[in-house]
Amino acid sequence: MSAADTRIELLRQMIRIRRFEERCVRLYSAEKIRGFLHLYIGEEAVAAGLLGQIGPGDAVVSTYREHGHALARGMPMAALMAEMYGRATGCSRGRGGSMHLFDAERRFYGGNAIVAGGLPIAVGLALADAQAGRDAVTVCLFGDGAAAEGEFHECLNLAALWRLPVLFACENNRYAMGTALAREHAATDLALRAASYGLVAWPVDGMDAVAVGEATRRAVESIRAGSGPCFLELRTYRFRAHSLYDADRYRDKAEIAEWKGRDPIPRLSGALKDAGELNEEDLKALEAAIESEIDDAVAAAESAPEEPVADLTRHVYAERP
Ligand SMILES: Cc1ncc(C[n+]2csc(CCOP(=O)(O)OP(=O)(O)O)c2C)c(N)n1
Ligand SMILES: [Mg+2]
Repeated sequence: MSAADTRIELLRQMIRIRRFEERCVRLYSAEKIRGFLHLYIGEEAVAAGLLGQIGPGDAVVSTYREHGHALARGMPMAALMAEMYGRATGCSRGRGGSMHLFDAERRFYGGNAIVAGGLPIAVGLALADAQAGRDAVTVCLFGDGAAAEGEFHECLNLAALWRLPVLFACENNRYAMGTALAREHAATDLALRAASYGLVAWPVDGMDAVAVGEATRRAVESIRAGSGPCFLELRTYRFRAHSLYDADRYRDKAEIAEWKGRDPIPRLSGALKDAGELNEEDLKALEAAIESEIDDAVAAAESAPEEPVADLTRHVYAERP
C-alpha cells in the first residue's frame, strides 16, 4: 500500500467508526439498542492508527468503549450490530451487547466492563504466546482510569520483568467517568509512570491517526525484536459523555470545544485534500459506501433471530463433547 493509500484507509476506518456510533445513538433513542452505551466519538484515531499496524496472528484486549477497536480489528459490522441488538447472530450470540464484543477468530479477546480488567488477560495471552513460541504481539487497550488500579502496576511490572510481547495502549482521554485525571492522580504523566516499571514508554498525539500509526509501528517492531513490552500514552478526548446515562456536567464547554477543534477526521481529510490525495468526490463516495455498509448491518440485525428460550442455560457451563 502506498503512503497515500494508507492514509486514506486510516480516514476510511475513522469515518466508519464514527458513523457506526452515530447510527447507534439513533437506534438507542428508538429503543432498538438497550443497556449501556459508551461512545468512542473523538478517539477514532487511536483505534485506526493502532490496529492498522498489527497482523492477524496478533491479539487485542479491549475495554467497554470498544466498538471502534472491534471494527478496526476487522470484526464484520453485521456481527457487531447484531450484538448491539441482542440477536443470536451477534458476535457474542447477543448475550453481551455493547460492552462484551468478542471474536476469537480475530483474536479479539473482549470487551471488558472491569476497569483495568483486560491487563491481566493481555499479560496471560502474551505469556502463552511466548511460551508456545508464537510470534505474536498482544495489544492491550485501556483508559487513564486503569492507571489507578492495582492490576495496572502488577501487570506492567510482570510484563517488563518477563519481557513479554505486550503493547500497552493507554487511551488517556483525561477523564475516568466524571473524574479528571488530576483529581485522581498526583502524577499525571502516565508515560513517565509506565517507564518507571522498566519498559519503553512515550506519549503520542492520539488525535492524529498517522502519528498513532507511526508510534505503533515502532513499538511493535521493538516488541517483535524481543525487547520487551512498550507503553504508548495516547492523548485523546471523548467528545461525548462517558455513557448515554451521563449528563456530562464536569467538563468545561470551552475545553470540549477546544478538543473538537482537533477532531482527527477533518484533520486527516484536510491534510489529504491539501496534498491532492483526496477530493470532495472521493470523500462522498467513501461516505456513501460506509452508509450502505451500516444500512446492511442494521437490516441484518433487524431480521436476525433472538436466541431461543430453550438455549437459556446453554453456554453457562462448558458442554460435554
Ligand atoms: C474495577 C472497576 N471500578 C469501577 C468501575 C466503574 N467505572 C466504569 S467506567 C469507569 C471509568 C474508567 O475510566 P477510564 O479508564 O479512563 O476509561 P474511559 O471511560 O475514559 O474510556 C469507572 C470508574 C468499573 N467498571 N470497574
Ligand atoms: Mg478515561
